[in-house]
Amino acid sequence: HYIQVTKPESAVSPYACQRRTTLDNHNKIFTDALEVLAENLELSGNQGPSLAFRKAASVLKSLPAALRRQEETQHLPCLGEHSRAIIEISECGSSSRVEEILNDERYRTMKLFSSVFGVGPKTAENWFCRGLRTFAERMSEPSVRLNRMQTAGFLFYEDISKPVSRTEASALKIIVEEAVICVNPSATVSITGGFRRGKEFGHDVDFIIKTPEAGQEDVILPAVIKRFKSQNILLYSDLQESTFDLRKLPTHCFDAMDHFGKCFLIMKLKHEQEMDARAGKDWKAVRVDLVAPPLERFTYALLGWTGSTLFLRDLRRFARLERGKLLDNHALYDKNTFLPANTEEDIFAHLGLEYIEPWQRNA
Ligand code: TTP
Ligand code: MN
Ligand code: MN
Ligand code: MN
Repeated sequence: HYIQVTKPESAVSPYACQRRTTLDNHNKIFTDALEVLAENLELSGNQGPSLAFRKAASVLKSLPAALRRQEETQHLPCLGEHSRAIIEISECGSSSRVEEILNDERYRTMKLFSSVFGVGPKTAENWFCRGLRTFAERMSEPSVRLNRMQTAGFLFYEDISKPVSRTEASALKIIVEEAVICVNPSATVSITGGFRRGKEFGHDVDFIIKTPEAGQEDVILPAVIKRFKSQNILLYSDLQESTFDLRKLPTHCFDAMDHFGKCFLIMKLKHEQEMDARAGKDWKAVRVDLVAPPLERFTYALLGWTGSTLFLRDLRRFARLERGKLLDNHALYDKNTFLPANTEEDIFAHLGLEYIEPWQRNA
């Protein structure tokens, strides 16, 4: 299936959903550089231009080997002149543009502030413009008000800024599963997001809940949250009730959040043995996301929540531009006909695409 990069006739698809992108990235030097440029643009509100760099990085991640010569990029899609220039420079050490960004005070501060749960680029920029540069400075500025999410973000910053391991994700799955089954014995829990794509570490753990009876998806999350509270393992919760309407057609918007019931949590995960000696604390705070779609839309929600963001963006774009169909986290529509799907294979088949496994969706 993989074709040599050097052969010009072996076209790499411009759509991430037609590429197999594993975590085995042979072009990390280049993709790291491109992602710094993308991140810098995103932190200054330029989502559009940043996408070009994200796409270029994604194409390189799908290659079966490291690029050797600059001309090898000639036959690759999504690589504009700016991306090509960065690749060329990164080849002989590091790019001065990347170095400049990494040393830039604005970039560094914005990255620091937006690493806090609940702080987006707008808030980060607001604090930067007030002259704030560190958490300590932010803390001693009484006029800076924090919302509930940001307060939790600072309170548990040390823990939730650390990566979550696969072992921790598995331990959380047991806890979530226990609560879900206690509330509804016929419901099931699956891990989704980055861990489903095979990542060893994540910034959170994403779970999707499947309920076989209609309507149960709306009552399960509040009940699970209530149980976590009674177990004293919930540090923060933001429950977003479903606003999903079965009759609504998919949206044309790529990055819109879906309308399923979901919750963004910070949970206490007990350590196996060792205690945090200083604080006498025997747990780690971990970010957890739960989503509970209705059964007939489960497969679309699973696909959407598995990501990656770029893979899903291109899958939706491919559906619309190449097949004239509308795809989002809720459904796939051909004209006004909903196309049911029991498995993810069904969705790829509806779109006339070769099936791409979750661990090949790291675009
Ligand atoms: P994330 O948890 O943000 O990302 P990730 O799991 O891929 O990476 P990480 O290891 O850093 O956690 O999101 C998981 C997927 O869920 C992502 O593809 C976007 C998707 N998603 C939705 O589709 N709708 C939503 O409302 C939210 C919050 C996420
Ligand atoms: Mn390989
Ligand atoms: Mn995740
Ligand atoms: Mn998540």
